[in-house]
Formats: sequence, structure tokens, C-alpha cells
Amino acid sequence: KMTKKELITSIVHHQIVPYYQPKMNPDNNRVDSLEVLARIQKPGETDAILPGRFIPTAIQYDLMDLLTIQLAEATALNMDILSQIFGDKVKISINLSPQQLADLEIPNRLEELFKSHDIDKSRVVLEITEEYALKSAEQMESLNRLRIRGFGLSLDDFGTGFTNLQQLRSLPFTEVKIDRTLISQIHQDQFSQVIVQSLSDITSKFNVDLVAEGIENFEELDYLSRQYPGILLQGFLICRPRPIEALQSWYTNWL
Ligand code: G
Ligand code: G
Ligand code: NA
Ligand code: MN
Repeated sequence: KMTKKELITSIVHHQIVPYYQPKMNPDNNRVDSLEVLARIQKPGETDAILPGRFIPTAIQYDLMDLLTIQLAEATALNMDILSQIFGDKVKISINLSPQQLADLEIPNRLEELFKSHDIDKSRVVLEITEEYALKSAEQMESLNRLRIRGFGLSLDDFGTGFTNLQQLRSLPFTEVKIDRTLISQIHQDQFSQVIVQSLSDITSKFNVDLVAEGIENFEELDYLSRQYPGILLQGFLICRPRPIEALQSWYTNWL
């Protein structure tokens, strides 16, 4: 785990960099959106440092806002390139930690930032982990406020927490991401198939995007794209998270 001092040094030197992982639409092979995932890239090092080593430090020392803003700024600057590669409708999604829902600091900062880059908020999706999304009335209230401002809202890791289908009714999400524990081997797992079918019925009826995350083999990809029309797919099989410079060559090979 990184120390506070090491993390602050990385932030000051702008070494927090976004890696991007596409969510792809199997109906047309296009990228619907790109999830922003934090990495620390030290000069001269080939491998980036993974979030497992620095997100806990950032949470402990209250540095998540700085980290999120640095990723969002870099992504705002990358938006022209992303639009060139994937089309000008392509969206980006940013992960927020539960603490960042507590006040208006991050929503305000993100709103200002994207506005100053002339990027419509409807192209910015905020991902919030299911296990934290519904803890309290205040958290639900802050979700509503974010939605009212025009950000997209994604319920991440669905299936790991305790949201039930009935609760989806009252939540302002524009996207639901099915956790990879429900996606793994779905082609031969009847239990997961039934759950994902219900989610697919509900989300398509109410115009909410549905994303399957953690796709690692062809059987999963094939099953999901045949069985659930309109579902978006994300996972190592399709594309590992990668820096902006490596997206074009991935996409050229993919198409
Ligand atoms: O990027 P990776 O696939 O290793 O992500 C590991 C974990 O770190 C995931 O739970 C992911 O959501 C989280 N993570 C990555 N980047 C960010 C970020 O910018 N903010 C927050 N809150 N979590 C992130
Ligand atoms: O918590 P969140 O869902 O944001 O986590 C994203 C994490 O999932 C990142 O660490 C990313 O690297 C990882 N990830 C993305 N695709 C796959 C996959 O196909 N398999 C596995 N095991 N992890 C994945
Ligand atoms: Na996420
Ligand atoms: Mn997830």
C-alpha cells in the first residue's frame, strides 16, 4: 500500500492517469462509453500502479477528490480524441467513492470542469457501487440531485449488495452494471440467467442501459449478446483498461 507522502507526490506531479475500458454494443460493434480507471504512472516505469495500492490510501487521507478531479481533467482534455475515435456520442464514466456522495463538492467541480470544456453532462456518467448506493435517505437524496443536474448515473456491481428489483423503481439510475460474479460462466449457470433476464426485461422497459461487466471468455460474450438484445458488454476479453494512446489501435483491430 502506498504511503500518504508517496501518493501526494504522485498527485503533485500529475502521475494520476486515466486508463479507459470500453463498454461495447454487440449489435453494432460500437463503443457506447468508456469507463475511467485510475492508474499511477511513474516516469521511466513500464507498468502502471493499480488502484488496489493507492485508493485505500486516498480514502484514508481524504485525497479522493484530488484524484477524481485529476482523472476528470485529463479525460476532459482527451474528449476530442475519444470523439474522433469512437464518435461524438461516446460517453465517459467516472467512479465515485461513497464519501464523494456526501456533499456537493465533487458534483460542483465536475459540472464546472465539463462546462468549461464544452462537454455536455449527458455524456458524463457517474458510477456508484451498489453496496453504498442505498445506505441512507441522504445518499438517495444526493443521487437524485446528481441526476437532476443531468449527469448519467450508473449502479455499479449490481448483485453484490442488497438492492432488490423493487428498489430499482425508486432509484434515479440511467445504467445498471451487473457484477462479474453473475456474468462468469453465465452460459452454463441457470440461476444467473434468470436474474439477468429479469434485469434485462426491467431495464429495457424503462430505458435504462444494462451493462455486463467482467466478460472473460467467448462463451459468455456469445451467450449474452444472443440472449439479451441491447445489453452492453465490458471485460478483459473485449478490451483491458488501457491509456488513451492505445485505444485507436485496439479499436482498429476490434472492428
Ligand atoms: O482499475 P481496476 O480494474 O484495478 O480497479 C480496481 C478498483 O478500483 C475497482 O473497484 C474500481 O472501481 C476502483 N477504481 C478505479 N479507479 C477509480 C476511481 O477513479 N475512483 C474510485 N472511487 N474507484 C476507482
Ligand atoms: O469496481 P469496478 O466495477 O469499477 O471495478 C472495475 C475493475 O474490474 C477494474 O479493476 C478492472 O480492471 C476490472 N475488470 C474489468 N474487466 C474485467 C474482467 O473481465 N475480469 C476481471 N477479473 N476484472 C475486470
Ligand atoms: Na466501476
Ligand atoms: Mn463494477
